[in-house]
Amino acid sequence: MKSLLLRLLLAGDYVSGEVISEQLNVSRTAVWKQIKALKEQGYTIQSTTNKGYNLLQAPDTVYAHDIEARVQTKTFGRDVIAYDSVPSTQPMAHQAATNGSHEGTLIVANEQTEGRGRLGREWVVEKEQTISMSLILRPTIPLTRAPQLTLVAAVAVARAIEKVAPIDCEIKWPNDLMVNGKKLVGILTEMAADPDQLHYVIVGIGINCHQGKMEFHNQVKDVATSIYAECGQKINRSTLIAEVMNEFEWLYQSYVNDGFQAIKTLWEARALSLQQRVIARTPKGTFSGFAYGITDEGQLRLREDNGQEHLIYSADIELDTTS
Ligand code: BTX
Repeated sequence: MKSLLLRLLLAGDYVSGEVISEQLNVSRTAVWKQIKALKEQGYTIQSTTNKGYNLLQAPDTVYAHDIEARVQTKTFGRDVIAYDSVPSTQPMAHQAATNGSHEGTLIVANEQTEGRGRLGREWVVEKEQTISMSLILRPTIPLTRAPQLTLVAAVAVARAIEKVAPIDCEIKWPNDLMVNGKKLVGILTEMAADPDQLHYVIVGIGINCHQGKMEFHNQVKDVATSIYAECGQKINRSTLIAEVMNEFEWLYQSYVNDGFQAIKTLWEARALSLQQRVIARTPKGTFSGFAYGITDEGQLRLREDNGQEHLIYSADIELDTTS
């Protein structure tokens, strides 16, 4: 009920208690109690006789009902499981998926104490400064296409950020959103599958939001940036999460129904690591050469100086500025 009430409050200026109780099919007293509960959670709501309730300000805490109230989607972010603090939202999402949570269920946390990146690396999270979320997907696509979902997510997150903040995001293949050469967003795609069947995919997204330039953890201060550090704005995190859900849902539907081609074009328009020299550190070795495109499957095409070509499935990419 809280998310429906908040959706009404977000829709306009004043909403009368009568309209709320009619729309939600509850008593005026129940409405009043929920308004009181929202106020206790940090919402500033003005109550005026004969006019009703007016939401003036929402807190930045990531609440499930807040995200559910803001999304304009069919399924993505319609069911949110929110935690104050967890080691990582990824295992929580795996658990929810294993227990049958449907596609589009979103796990979020105000804090992660053991955030994880790819290949066992750490993802550093400062409490209440970042977005940490994991989305459950159940696509009916061949296993080999699952890595493309990272690229779909990257386009969705870039578009969402640009809707809420005056920032231009570039994508460094395959999973980093960069602004002015520093990492703003990390994306971690994990899946559960048999050799011939994909059961579900978890797309983990970490967005640096509020850290000032000098406030980053020592470990990442040279490589990380945040929305605030780039444009001086402290965006509302639930608003951005909802915007990511809005963008991700339609791009994902387009991908599932019509294939990767349209996403590939959107991805390439933001690609930072294409048409230039890169160093690719892959599980099979390090290659340096010219990155000249991505395949229809989403792999990076790299040509070494000796003419040998490689299709890179998974790697860390560094822009090669030595020549
Ligand atoms: P990655 O392996 O591509 O990047 C990890 C590397 O990025 C680290 O080794 C470090 O150099 C750098 N790094 C760590 N933390 C940050 C940060 N906050 N900002 C910028 N750079 C950083 C990237 O992996 C995938 C990250 C996914 C994070 C989400 S958050 C929600 C979900 N839960 C979870 O535990 N992980 C995902």
